[in-house]
Amino acid sequence: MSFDLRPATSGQDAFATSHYRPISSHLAIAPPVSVVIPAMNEAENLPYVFKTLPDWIHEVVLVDGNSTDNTVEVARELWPDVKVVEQRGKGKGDALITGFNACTGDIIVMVDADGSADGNEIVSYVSALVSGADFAKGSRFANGGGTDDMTFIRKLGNWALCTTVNRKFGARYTDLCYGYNAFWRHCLDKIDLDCTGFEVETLMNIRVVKAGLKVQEIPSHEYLRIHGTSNLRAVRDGIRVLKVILRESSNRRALRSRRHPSPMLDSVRGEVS
Ligand SMILES: Nc1nc2c(ncn2[C@@H]2O[C@H](COP(=O)(O)OP(=O)(O)OP(=O)(O)O)[C@@H](O)[C@H]2O)c(=O)[nH]1
Ligand SMILES: [Mg+2]
Repeated sequence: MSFDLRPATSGQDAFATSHYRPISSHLAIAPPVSVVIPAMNEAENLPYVFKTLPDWIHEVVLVDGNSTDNTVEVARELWPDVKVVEQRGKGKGDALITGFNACTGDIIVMVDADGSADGNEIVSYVSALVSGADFAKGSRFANGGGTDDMTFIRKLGNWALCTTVNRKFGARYTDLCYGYNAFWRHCLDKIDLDCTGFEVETLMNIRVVKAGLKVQEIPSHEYLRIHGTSNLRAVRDGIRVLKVILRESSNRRALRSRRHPSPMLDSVRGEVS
């Protein structure tokens, strides 16, 4: 694989006419970056979400889950070029799969619309991808990450499910059910997503390991949802996550990770500002 990576510490003017775009003080990239935002009744939160998105993003794809507020109108006002996709099915997983299919970028970043994710972190995810990772997986529990949003019970559940995934699939994850991740679009062919609900992140995290892709954890801070209430139901969705783990471990697809543990790069401290 070749990488469109070029230092931008000097001679930035020389890049002005090239297809490289500076994304930080020391990095310029060529691959277009798409951001996918699943949103269901998040009109009040969108101003906070869009405010932190970097201006070098190639496109924003907002997947509207039949919102009954003015989510779509607010998105269009805030980001006139936003690509709005109406979701046909139901659930966050269905929304993300719809959004991924609508993306045209080489790199895809998934960001929640409730104001819990800081768009300034995207540069850390993209830096990891252009440096060799296939999948940049956000973690609230890697060194430098954090959460203002999880209760003790949810932390415990996430830890138990994460430990189960690590044992069953030979991964070394510090977080499992987190919605802030980024990846090269070629990963989609290898993970072949087929789920509808909040188990989607778990399924992605398992399938990237099974596919032998290079995963790098990115420390990330999850803020409190700003307005509205969570769509997640801890017990119902925890059971869905557990079912996915059991289904994935029992199906006979090539479990390459068991024989050859997937290469996982060490966690890096992100350039979170
Ligand atoms: N399009 C669409 N978006 C959804 C659906 N369900 C959830 N979302 C979005 O997915 C994101 C995450 O959902 P949340 O309800 O915040 O769930 P969560 O972040 O796992 O849980 P909390 O930590 O409690 O906020 C938000 O941007 C939601 O608007 C859905 O069925 N369709
Ligand atoms: Mg949330």
